[in-house]
Amino acid sequence: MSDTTTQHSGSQGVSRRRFIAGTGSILGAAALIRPGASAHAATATKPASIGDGAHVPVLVIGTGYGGAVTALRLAQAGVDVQMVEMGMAWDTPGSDGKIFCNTTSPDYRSYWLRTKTKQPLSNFFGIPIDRDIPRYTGILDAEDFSGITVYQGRGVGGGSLVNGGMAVTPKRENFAAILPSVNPDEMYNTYYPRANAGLGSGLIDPAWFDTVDCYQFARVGRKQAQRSGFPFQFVPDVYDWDYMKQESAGTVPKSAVAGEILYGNNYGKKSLQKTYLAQAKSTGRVTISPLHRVTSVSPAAGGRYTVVIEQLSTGGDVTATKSVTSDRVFFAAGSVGTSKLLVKLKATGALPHLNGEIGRGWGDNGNVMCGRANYMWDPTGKIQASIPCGGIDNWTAGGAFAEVAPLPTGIETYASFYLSITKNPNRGTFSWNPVAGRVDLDWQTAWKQASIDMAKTIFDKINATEGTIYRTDLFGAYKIWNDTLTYHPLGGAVLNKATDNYGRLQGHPGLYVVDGSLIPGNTSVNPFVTITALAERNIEKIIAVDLT
Ligand code: FAE
Repeated sequence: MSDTTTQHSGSQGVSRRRFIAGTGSILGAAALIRPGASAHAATATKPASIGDGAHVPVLVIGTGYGGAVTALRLAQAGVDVQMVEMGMAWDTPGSDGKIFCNTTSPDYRSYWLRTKTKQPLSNFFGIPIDRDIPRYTGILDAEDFSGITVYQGRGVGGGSLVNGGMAVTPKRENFAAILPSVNPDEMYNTYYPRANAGLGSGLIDPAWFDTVDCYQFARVGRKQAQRSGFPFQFVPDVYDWDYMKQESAGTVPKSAVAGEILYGNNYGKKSLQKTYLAQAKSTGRVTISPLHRVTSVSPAAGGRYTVVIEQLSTGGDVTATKSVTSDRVFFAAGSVGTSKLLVKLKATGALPHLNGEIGRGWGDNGNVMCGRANYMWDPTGKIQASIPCGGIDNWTAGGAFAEVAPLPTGIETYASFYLSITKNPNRGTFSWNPVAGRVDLDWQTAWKQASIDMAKTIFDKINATEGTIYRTDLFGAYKIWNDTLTYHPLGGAVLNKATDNYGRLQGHPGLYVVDGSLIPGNTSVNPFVTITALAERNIEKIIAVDLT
């Protein structure tokens, strides 16, 4: 379905008047007609977590990019928002005084309900480096499907807690392939700039880059790319670059230059906790319930929805099951989380009117990893900042954009390491497995061959120019490519297919998708800026049309 502005206003099960009343104040109603209206403080103290039997006007499932944008803009429009997050709050230090653990010594905080780490870089000199850990609701989920492991952030802030912070806006010439039903003018003139401002994206100071030890690995990456005729481009990041300069000078506690990244950054990274979610909370209208996992959404009387939520212990046990109602529900559980919920709810009859596009169009953003072995005269540096700042662009000619990634091991490895984003055409489908009682994904590892071929358009050439070879020891014994993972799950509830052109789920008025599952499998660069910008675009329309 194409862009419609009136589709829901007439057919909503929840009337506008009732919805506004649900926000709890006439002041709220007034603010609804002014989406940009400034927030007003809450008058009552919010409960720590949502109570069994509660009724809320808006419930947002998940606290990543899509959820954070949605909560902030609704709150600014005068709507009370309840966010439900299966992961932890990540606001309390452990016994070492730090909230997050380091990549070099993953502990109980590192992985979501695993008893052994599953590190993306699993071997060193061919020797496995994964280690036993206590089962805990840790920050990084390595979720296994057949043929692929999907890495995702768990906790208040979603993927922003664990990611590299690379805030990349796709080239405009590639946009039509990314979101074909969206007007590029509005994205590039309004929503990408709004998203980048909200996220706090910024470029590294090139003069500092040229001299500082911790980016020697990236300078080697740039030099070798350029010697093979590939453009190296700096890309923005949400890391606080001034803080990194101070870390590097030794005047503040170290975070990026101490290798913090995959299991959280204790200081310099501007995760959503410091940007969109902080702003959302400051409105007084947003409440977050961490360690709460949504398991069901189904229609209730009066056009509302019943939402079933399991409260979890840090060991992953269900300690309570709550049933609440909401006038509207926004699915922001990430591409995998939202797809799994919707596929299950459609198949089990809880949301029978969802259409046949649910679960389809899932892609891995063409992620594939590799390392190259440099000569002794090209060291990449003992100390490497964990935050990437540049990439090699061969998208047009070879279908690959390679992020020059750090390998922050604390020792000189002479390795160059890359995460490539490629134009992989394969798409998977999620389906309900009634026997196992779970949602499966039909991805095949062999589908990554297309990504490997595209990444090779860059690295075969660099190896030929430099007289170097691929590393074969980082992902197993004699394995060049990590072709069994993605950091960038996208799709499963694709915009203008499973939803209308603004994320309204077909068949169930009052339900919306606002996260990476709207994007059909590939963004040509790292995805969170596009997820954020699309959420900004959609929520503006939804507030203007459905809530006023
Ligand atoms: P996401 O951020 O995943 O948030 C979903 C939230 O929903 C999570 O907090 C879940 O715990 C929660 N949730 C899921 N199911 C439920 C449920 N049933 N009930 C309650 N809560 C639930 O979604 N992207 C970039 O652009 N640049 C990078 O440098 C970059 N680096 C990355 C590095 C790593 C290691 C990883 C894992 C990802 C990276 N990404 C990067 C990808 C980026 O983080 C990801 O695309 C976004 O986080 C997706 O945003 P969503 O809002 O879709």
